[in-house]
Amino acid sequence: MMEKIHLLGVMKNKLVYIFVLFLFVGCGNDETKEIKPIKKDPILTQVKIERPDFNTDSAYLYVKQQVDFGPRFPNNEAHGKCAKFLEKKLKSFGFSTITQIGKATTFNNKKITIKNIIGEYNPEAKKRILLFAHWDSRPFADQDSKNMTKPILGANDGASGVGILIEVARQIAINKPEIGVDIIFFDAEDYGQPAGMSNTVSETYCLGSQYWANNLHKKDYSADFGILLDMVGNTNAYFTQESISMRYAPQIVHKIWNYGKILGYGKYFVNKSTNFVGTDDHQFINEIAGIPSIDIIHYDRSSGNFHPTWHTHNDNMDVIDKTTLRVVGEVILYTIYNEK
Ligand code: AHN
Ligand code: ZN
Repeated sequence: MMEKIHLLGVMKNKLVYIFVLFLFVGCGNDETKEIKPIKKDPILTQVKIERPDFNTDSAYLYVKQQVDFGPRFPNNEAHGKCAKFLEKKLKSFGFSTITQIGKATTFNNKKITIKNIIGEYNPEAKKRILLFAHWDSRPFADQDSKNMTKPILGANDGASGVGILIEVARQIAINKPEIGVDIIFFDAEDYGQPAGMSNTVSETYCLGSQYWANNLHKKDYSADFGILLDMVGNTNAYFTQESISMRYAPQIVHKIWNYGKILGYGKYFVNKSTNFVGTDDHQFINEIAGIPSIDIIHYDRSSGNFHPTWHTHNDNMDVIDKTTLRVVGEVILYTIYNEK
């Protein structure tokens, strides 16, 4: 179905080219020579990329399986169980896995044990992509109006990106790409200081990615580029070109947003610059690990902020939309199978 739609789009383009060609020929204008042959249209070559289908039902199940553990934050029981579940999943898809253990202190002086779940596919390959998402959920609901001290489920904020990446790992296992792919589920992204408490909030977030960037699981580890998925599961998702990504890796933003358009998802991947993400894991992967990395994250147009369920008890499975999971999953698979 989708392929048909692309072809139609491509044919339309072709017709436009032919029409323009006639126009120029008709005018006897010398500029005719400058019209590029249709063969060189990048869209024509790129839609043909062979890639596996993303199974949205599996991705949805992987989101739900995490949420079913309950709130998953450092030191709680569900957190320990979910860490084992995630490592087992990546291992079952043939990834070499490590759970990196680290110690950190939170803004409210809690000593926590961080578990970063790392999986490598094709570890020998030189050309590599790093895909990441945070797997912990926020230990409080500071944006809610009730039960603000109780932990949240984090279906969108946490589980959505991880669920998509587990399905990506499953597809990689079935349909082995040439390049190397590393998947990291970072811990303790969301143990940060609630907004408004002080002006030095940002480093209190992303404790797992900061730990990893300062203690790479492999000496001299690097990747060509990185993609973070954060809050990628809600209905009517709207992914803008956010400022940290644009500062450090504009070329990657353009590439991925272009893929979104090629696949027919221009409604989701919009060419609009925004500056609303105070910090996120990709900041530290850029600044400390030096890997050019971007964030695919929903922007809420009515508030100019994150999704309305952000850091509230409404961030549960009701927010998760299979279409959005599919759109993001397909763009990620398209990216992987397009790299040589
Ligand atoms: C801050 O609120 C400073 N950063 C938001 C990053 C985030 C939180 N992503 C998910 N949860
Ligand atoms: Zn959060």
